[in-house]
Amino acid sequence: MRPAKIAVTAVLALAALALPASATAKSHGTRAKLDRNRDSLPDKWEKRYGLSLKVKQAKKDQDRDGLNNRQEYKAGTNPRRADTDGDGLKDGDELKEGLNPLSDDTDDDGFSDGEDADPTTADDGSGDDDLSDEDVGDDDSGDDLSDDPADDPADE
Ligand SMILES: [Ca+2]
Ligand SMILES: [Ca+2]
Ligand SMILES: [Ca+2]
Ligand SMILES: [Ca+2]
Repeated sequence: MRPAKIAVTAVLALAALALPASATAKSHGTRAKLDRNRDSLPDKWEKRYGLSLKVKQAKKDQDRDGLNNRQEYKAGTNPRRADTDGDGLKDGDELKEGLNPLSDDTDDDGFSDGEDADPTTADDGSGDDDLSDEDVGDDDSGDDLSDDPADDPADE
């Protein structure tokens, strides 16, 4: 009988799972929507228009155009200008009437919303086509209100 050789079975102790508690805490990405006065208007936007970052601004209407700042923010209009697009109609009135407060010529017929008899239709129905030779001021092709097929000045 041989003395059993005691094999040194090195039972390795479990390596201590010493995971370094590295800084997994993300720094909050607050810059996107910092809203210190919690009025749901980003500080950035309020700052741009010189609105208070302390007092809630959502319900205020500094330019008295019928839109409070929350509505202006959503519409993309200027809370400091009653008539953002400068067509003679207040932002609030334009939205009420289904006009684009960011376009001075919603139906793109060459007549600004303020002077257009029917600002939502290129033809004002008076028998007189809106599409006169009046100077068509701006023709930004990037207008998003381009879903009106009626304003196509095709030949008759
Ligand atoms: Ca306003
Ligand atoms: Ca405005
Ligand atoms: Ca306007
Ligand atoms: Ca027009």
